[in-house]
Order: sequence, then structure tokens, then C-alpha cells
Amino acid sequence: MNARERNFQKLAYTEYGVLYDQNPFNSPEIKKIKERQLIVISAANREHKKYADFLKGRLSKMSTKFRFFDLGGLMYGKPFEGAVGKIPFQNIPCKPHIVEEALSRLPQGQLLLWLDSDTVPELPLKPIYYNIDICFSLRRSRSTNAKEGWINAGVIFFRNSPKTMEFIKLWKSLTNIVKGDQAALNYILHQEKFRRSLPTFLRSMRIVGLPTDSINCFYAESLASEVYIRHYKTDIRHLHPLHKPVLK
Ligand SMILES: [Mn+2]
Repeated sequence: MNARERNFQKLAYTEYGVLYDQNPFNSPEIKKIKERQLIVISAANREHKKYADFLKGRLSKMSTKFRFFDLGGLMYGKPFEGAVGKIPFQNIPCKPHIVEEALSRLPQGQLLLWLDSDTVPELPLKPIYYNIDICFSLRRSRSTNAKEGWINAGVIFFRNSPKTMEFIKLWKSLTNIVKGDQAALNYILHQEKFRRSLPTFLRSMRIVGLPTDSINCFYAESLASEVYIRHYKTDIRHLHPLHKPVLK
């Protein structure tokens, strides 16, 4: 039994691996549903452009629907005024704003997948065929860094609904307070001291998690047999396909 399994209840076996209970209050009731198409969104500025270009190319090849947000200098996608952290890729304070903007233009029930621009899908992306509201990626074990906690915010599924929009409002305000989009998520879901002050609408939300190994793999060595999405975050950036030497 790994650390993740000790902390979260297993809910279902999906194509992406085991779905875990993530709700800070109780176990959500998860049911299989017929799913529509998935829409991927991402954002980058000129500094991250080459990674965004690579991601865009990969999504096009996979015939996945996508929409990019241009934070300045991307040269395509929807222009978006928003702050990006000083350390590239580590913090995107405008992430909840972008997700909110994207969801507000989509039909109710539509599933959206946020991908950081330094992620690379390796296998065709499928929707999650369950009635989830939000699905995060959970680390193998809880990081000792409080800002990382269990959740890595590079890959997140959202289903458009009034409750999801409420969650995003909470995420936005907490992102401002704790100065980090990822830290905010970890505070909402995994900080005991915050539990009492969390709004009650969270009780009825189906917030779940899937293993980072499968949907957000940022481990240089990977134990997962099937990696759907790799995430070349700062510490493994040099392994991004863009930086791999071409073999002759
Ligand atoms: Mn990233």
C-alpha cells in the first residue's frame, strides 16, 4: 500500500488509473456517465512559447480540441491579461481566471482539461467517464513542501457547472491570499486547520484525484505502465522532447 492509498479512498478504476476520493468533507458518490468531448486549455507567454508550440503540435496530431490563451507574445490564441510568476512555470496566479473565462463560454456539463504549457500528452486523451466536478492529480506521497502538498496544479479536469464556478471563485481569492494557484488548491483540500472555515457547498462537490504517475507524470523514471501526460516541470525541464538530442 502506498502513501496515496493510505490517505484516499479508492472510488473507481478508470482508463487513467484509480480514481481517489479527494473531498475534504466526505466521499462523493461517483457514477459512470456518458461523456462528451474533452476540451484542453492552456496558456503561455513569450518565455514559454516554444513549449506551448510543442504542446499545440502534439494536441493537433492527436485531434484533440484545444484553446490557448496568450499571456503576451504567444502570437496565437485568445489574448489574456494575467500574471505569471517570476520563476517560470512555478506559479500562474491567473490560472483560475483563465479557467473561469474558458468555462463561462462552454455548455453546462462540458469537461475541460487544463494543461500547463510544459506538459506533453503521450497517449490520446480521453474524458473521465464519471460524474466528477473536478479531478486533480495526486502525488505518490504528500510533499513536505506545504505549497506542493498532494496536488500538482499542472493538470486539472473541470466539469462546467455552477458548483465548479463557485469552487473557482474560492480558488481565485485564496490564490491571491497565499500567492500561488497550486498552494491555494492544497490549502482548500488538504489543510486540517482550514477545514472548519471552508464553505459548505464543497460538501456536495465531487472532487476527486487521479495519480500523477498517469495523468501528470513529472518523475524522471516512471513506474506507471501507461503515462497519458508528462509534465516537464522545472526540475526535469531538460528532459523535454525539445531538449533531447536528435539521434542519428
Ligand atoms: Mn508546469
